[in-house]
Amino acid sequence: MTNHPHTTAAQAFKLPGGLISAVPYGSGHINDTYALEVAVSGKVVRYILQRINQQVFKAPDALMENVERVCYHTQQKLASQGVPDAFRRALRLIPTLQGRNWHTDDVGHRWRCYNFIENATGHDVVSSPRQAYAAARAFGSFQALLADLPGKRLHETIPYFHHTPKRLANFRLALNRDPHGRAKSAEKEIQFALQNEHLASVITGALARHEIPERVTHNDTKLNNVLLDNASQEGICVIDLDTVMPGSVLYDFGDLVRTSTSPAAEDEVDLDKIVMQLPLFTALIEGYLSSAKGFLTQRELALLPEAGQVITYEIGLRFLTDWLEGDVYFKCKRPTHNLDRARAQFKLVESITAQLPAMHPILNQLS
Ligand code: ADP
Ligand code: GN1
Ligand code: MG
Repeated sequence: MTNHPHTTAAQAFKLPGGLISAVPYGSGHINDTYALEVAVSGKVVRYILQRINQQVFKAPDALMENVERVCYHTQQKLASQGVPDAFRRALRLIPTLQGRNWHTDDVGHRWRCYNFIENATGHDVVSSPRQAYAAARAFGSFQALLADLPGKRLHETIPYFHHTPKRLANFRLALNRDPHGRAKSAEKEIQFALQNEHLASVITGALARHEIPERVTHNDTKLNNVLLDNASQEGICVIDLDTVMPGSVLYDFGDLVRTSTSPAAEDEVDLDKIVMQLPLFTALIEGYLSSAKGFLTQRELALLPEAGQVITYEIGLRFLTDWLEGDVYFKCKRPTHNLDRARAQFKLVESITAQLPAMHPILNQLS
């Protein structure tokens, strides 16, 4: 096998057999992910190898401290609850030959290796209420598992990650600088961002006024960050633990609404396809309440519909900012990818806003 950085990094981990292959895998926007195939007693066993994006995560060792605590706690708790297939319901870090939980290569990149969750899929687009239910139930269970995480407060791996007013301020800075002269290509989106600035403080304001509590949350709950079992469609394992840190459940539920209520892709260019569908929202509420109802406060519950509106707006702002800044953050596959993504998010915000009056009665009825 050629000596790519990822094949070299793979050799640093205590794998139970010889490496057969290491190929790029998945559709995440941030890290470099590889599927490893390892020969173990005549069988092929897969692992996930990841290089952490250190442009995005400035303190990778602190991030990995969080990840190791989260993996350890979730596995221990599931095992102590006697869950029979606990091994595929929480990620496990594969140690390095030196017995560490991550590897630093000779140019300073951090790598980690996880067990591969087989017979499960991370979907980029929702295709049924059943999937929406399963995803929301899994993220609610994940929050419940972490409610008693022992030890100090988790590190904030990206400070102000869901601080929507700061995201808005960053957008304004990018707009004022317009370093690539791209603002003229996004006039409608820029107007939308500015006209909806009142959305920015809905969640952060409630947190600041202590109307809702800080909790350990996932913070990146898009649909493809939970693997659904191929046979049962159950949400079997929450992945992408880089942003598990102090947050609000509204960030998590909001990103579920963003990614699991419209049957169109995040970067859909046919805006007519982007619509928040009430049956999918209903399934999200049902799934989320099935695992989270026991710990949610009345105020958290009441804000669930707005959470989708705010987080979709926030991520639209982030895509638009990245467009203006010249595509420096999110991985892009085409020249206008970030602009397309921003447009699609704002279309979805419009759809959610129009349907808020119908979302609240659904919530009230189900809670
Ligand atoms: P990113 O931060 O770049 O989104 P993720 O941790 O979400 O990285 O991983 C990217 C993709 O790799 C996921 O969407 C999923 O398809 C796949 N993946 C990640 N971890 C595992 C795992 N342990 N088992 C199976 N697939 C995985
Ligand atoms: C990124 O890592 P990934 O692809 O699961 C991003 C999220 C965005 C999402 C939009 C660390 O998620 O915040 O909501 O893209 N993750 C980070 O698809 O910025
Ligand atoms: Mg991901």
